[in-house]
Amino acid sequence: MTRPADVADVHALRDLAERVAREAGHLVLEGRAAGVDVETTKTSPVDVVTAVDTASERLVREALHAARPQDGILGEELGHHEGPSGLTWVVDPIDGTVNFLYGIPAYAVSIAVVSGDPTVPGGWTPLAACVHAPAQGRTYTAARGAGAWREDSRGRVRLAVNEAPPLSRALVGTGFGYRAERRVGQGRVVAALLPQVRDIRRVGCASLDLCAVAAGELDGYYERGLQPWDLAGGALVALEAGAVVTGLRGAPAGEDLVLAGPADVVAALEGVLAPLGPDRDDEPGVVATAW
Ligand code: LIP
Repeated sequence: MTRPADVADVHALRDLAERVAREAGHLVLEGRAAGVDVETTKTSPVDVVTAVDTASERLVREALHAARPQDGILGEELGHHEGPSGLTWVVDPIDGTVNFLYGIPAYAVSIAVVSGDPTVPGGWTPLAACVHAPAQGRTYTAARGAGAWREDSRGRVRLAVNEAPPLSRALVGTGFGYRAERRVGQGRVVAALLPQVRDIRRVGCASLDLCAVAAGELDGYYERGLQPWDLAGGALVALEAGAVVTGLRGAPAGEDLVLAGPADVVAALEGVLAPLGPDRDDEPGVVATAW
C-alpha cells in the first residue's frame, strides 16, 4: 500500500501545483489573446466550454501525470482517472469560464491535490493547492499546515481572514448555477440575505471567491452547486488563512452548499441562510408562487 503524503511532501506538492498552474495560465492568456469561441455547452446553453479550457486541462494532466504517474486526476472537462497512490489532483483548467469568454480578468487555473475521494463531500482532505489568476497577475498557494500565500507584482504575502464583523457589516460573496431552475431558488435566497449584510459580490469564479475570503477581500462566501474542481484549491487557501469551510448544519462542504469565512461570520450567515433552504432547489410550484 502506498502511504498518503506526509507533511514534508506537501511543500513539493504545492510547488508542483504552482509550476503547472503557471504553465497552464500562460497557455490560457495566449488563448485569450488569439480569440475565444465556445466549443460546446454542458448543463445548460450558458454553461460553456472553450477550446482553451480543454487545451489547458490537457496541459495540466500531462504535466501532473509525467511528474507523479501514480496519482489520480479529476478534471472538469476530461473526467476522472484513478491512480494507486491515494492522492488525486483536482483540476479546474479555467474557473470562471464566462469571465474568460468576456475578457473579465477574474478567472483562474485551480489545481489541488487531495487524499481520499474528491467526488464524495467530506471524503477528501486537501493537501496542497495553487489558484493562479493569470490576467490578474495573482497566484495563491497553500500547503496543509504551512499557511496560504498570495504572490503578485508587489511580492508575496501570507494571507489571513478578516476579523469577523457583525453580519450587517459583512461583505459576502456568492455565485449562481447555470440552470435556470436552480437560479430561481438562489435568487430567492440572495434576495432575503441582501438587506441583512453590507453588500453582496458575484465575481463569477468560485476559487477566487474562496481566495478573496482568505485575503480579507470578502468577509464570507456561500454557494450552492460547487463541484470538486470549483472547491478544492480555493478551500485549502481559505482554510490555511484561518477560514471555516463547511456545509449547512455540520454537513461537509460540497455541492449542496459551501459556507466559508471566519467562524463567527459563517455562524451568523448560517443562522440567516438555514431557514431559507439554501441547500435545496425550489419546487416548480413554489417557484411559480414566489415569482
Ligand atoms: C463556475 C464558478 C462560478 C460559479 C459557477 C461555476 P466554471 O465555474 O466558478 O463562480 O458560480 O456555478 O461553477 O464553470 O467557470 O469553471
